Amino acid sequence: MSLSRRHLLVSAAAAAAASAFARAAFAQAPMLPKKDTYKVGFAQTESNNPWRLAQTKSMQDEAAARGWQMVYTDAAGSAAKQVADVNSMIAQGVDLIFLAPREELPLIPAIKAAKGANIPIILLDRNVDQSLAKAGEDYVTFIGSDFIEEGKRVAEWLVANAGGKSKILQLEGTTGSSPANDRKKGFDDVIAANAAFTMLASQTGDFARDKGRQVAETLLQAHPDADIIYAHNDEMAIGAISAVEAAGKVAGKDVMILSIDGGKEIVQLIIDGKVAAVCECSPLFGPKAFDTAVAYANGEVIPAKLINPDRFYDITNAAESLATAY
Ligand code: GZL
Repeated sequence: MSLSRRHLLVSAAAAAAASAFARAAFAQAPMLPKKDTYKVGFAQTESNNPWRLAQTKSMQDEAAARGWQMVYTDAAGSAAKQVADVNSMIAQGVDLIFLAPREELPLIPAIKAAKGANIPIILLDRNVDQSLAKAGEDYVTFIGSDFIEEGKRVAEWLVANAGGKSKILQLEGTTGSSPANDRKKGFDDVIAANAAFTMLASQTGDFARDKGRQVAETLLQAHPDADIIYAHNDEMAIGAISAVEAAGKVAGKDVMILSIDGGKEIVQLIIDGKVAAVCECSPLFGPKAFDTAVAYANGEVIPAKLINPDRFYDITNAAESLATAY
């Protein structure tokens, strides 16, 4: 075989190997080098309720405790702005980005941009469409609750404790967000399998108290026979209580209120008899988020999902739980 032909074959093999290596390297999420401190970004979705404020404080307190620099942005409820916020963090050369993607689809470009800039992303609280981005490849991991399980647990509690009530109004979270999608799926799947219940209506209140109140008022007028309200978060549940009372009814007696999040205000409302049950969804991400970043930098294998344990509150344990609710 002539030298030139052998040379060509060796060059082709080397190019193929290099290409395979490059593909394998790009298939991995960007690495985080070991450093004493980091400059991290935290791209928040909005600050329109106590849960989000508690999440932000938890992240900022953890950064301060570790002496890390944090670039904080608030997308004010706009997925498009949240994408721009991530791009600005990339331009500022952060080492890693913590992202709570407001909705499952629009934040994909932000994840791809960070990967293209070789900056690792850790998803907090909300997830992205798994057919378009994968843990370990496009982002490091997802840290948060199992929202399907949260909806399922609320529905299972209802099935066991309905006391004859059966007609449900559902207040959904932010349209397109993973908690709204999955809290609906988890709850609806259990209810659909139980002929004793009827889902009268299901509509978004955008995780907001006043929107939740407005939607609950409208739905209660359209469905005066409703005797159960399932809200995807405390803010909408508390808004719904105002709507029930505006309709001349008694929350906790005429209409059973169910929620998810578990802040102090809603746990007190369980004690007061106005709310029946709440599945916790803790916003206190700081310690676990930063520990995960350090573990990743140390070369530890990080699972695709790090699921937070959620407590469950009803009249049997609300009083003893109030002190430790967020
Ligand atoms: C859940 C989080 C939700 C809370 C709401 O992890 O994304 O967003 O349940 C908040 O209170 O608005």
